[in-house]
Amino acid sequence: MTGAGGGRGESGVNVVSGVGGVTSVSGDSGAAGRAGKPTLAVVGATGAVGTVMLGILSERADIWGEIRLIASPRSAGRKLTVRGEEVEVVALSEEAFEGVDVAMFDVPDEVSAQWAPIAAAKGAVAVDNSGAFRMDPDVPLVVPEVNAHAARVRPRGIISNPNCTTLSMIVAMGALHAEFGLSELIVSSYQAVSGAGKEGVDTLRAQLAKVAGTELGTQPGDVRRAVGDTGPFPGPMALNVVPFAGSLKEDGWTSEELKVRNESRKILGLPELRVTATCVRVPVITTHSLTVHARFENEVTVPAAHEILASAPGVVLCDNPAEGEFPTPADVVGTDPTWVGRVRRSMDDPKALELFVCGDNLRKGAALNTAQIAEVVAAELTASRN
Ligand code: 2RA
Repeated sequence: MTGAGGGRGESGVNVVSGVGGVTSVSGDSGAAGRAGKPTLAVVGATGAVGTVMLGILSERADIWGEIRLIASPRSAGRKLTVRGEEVEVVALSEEAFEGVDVAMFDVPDEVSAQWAPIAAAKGAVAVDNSGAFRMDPDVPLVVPEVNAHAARVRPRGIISNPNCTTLSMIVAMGALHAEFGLSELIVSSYQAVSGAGKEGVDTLRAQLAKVAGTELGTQPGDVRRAVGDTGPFPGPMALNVVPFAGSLKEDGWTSEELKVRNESRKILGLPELRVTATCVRVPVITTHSLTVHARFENEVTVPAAHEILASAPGVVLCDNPAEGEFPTPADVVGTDPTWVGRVRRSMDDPKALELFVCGDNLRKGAALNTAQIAEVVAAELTASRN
């Protein structure tokens, strides 16, 4: 891949298309043009994902009336910029949801668990980026390119956003499933340290500073001794990979691996889908990658898969290995789509494909998908009012 910024014009690379036609800055609004448009609340506006969210809201079509920024009481009064305007942060409280149509939550699970139902009770549709409600049967788990229809059925007034590991591959998988019928996924993730928050990023950067310019990495344990603090990770991240992400669950599986399995099944509407994941942390700041072995009901070919991926909304096909073109996290970071390369038909199974997928875990993996869900809801609310 020769730079993801443009993301087009190279062999095997298509143009990114969006969902619901809401993909670009309209620049037509300003305060005067916002009357009658839905009110959006961003809960957790000062956090890592909240910060990315404000950037995304400033880039996308300006469909919102007021954008209210909500955070913990200690952040109240801070001024943040969204859509080029300074907005004062208000403290999280019941009153803060007064008049809100859609409330996005970019906060820890326990905060969402408490406050998303309160926002819903106040009449807002809560779009939650935490893990608090993802597997609740009365809460849809939505990826607009794959199952936007599910957002309409929300008995609790809450819609969940999937985990970033699932999100980094599911748009491409959804497109292939629609054509070939998915029967099994075997994936390995290569997860960036920002998935573990600011502490994860700070830990890797500190460790890199300690190993830079040394000859470390040649003796057992030399890197571990040199870096000392492993922060939120169970091993050194510099000059290393760690085959463990999330927390330990039953039978040796991790929470991340179970999320890939359970969330993929729910989003694709395939409760019996065979899914196996091994989640690995790698020394990348931002952008998760996955290798995927995808088995289908029907025989597949690489040209047919290329055609589907090249035209799938939210996917960029970047697959010309002879020219060194394939996605890597270093090129994909900061971009919106799911990037797919290294598409091959399995040598021993004509019904299976092997792929390499990359997605920015803070954008499509978190803030962008939440913003897209909110846009789907806003379109529905706007249509029902007209
Ligand atoms: C991680 N997927 O990468 C998680 C963050 N939600 O650690």
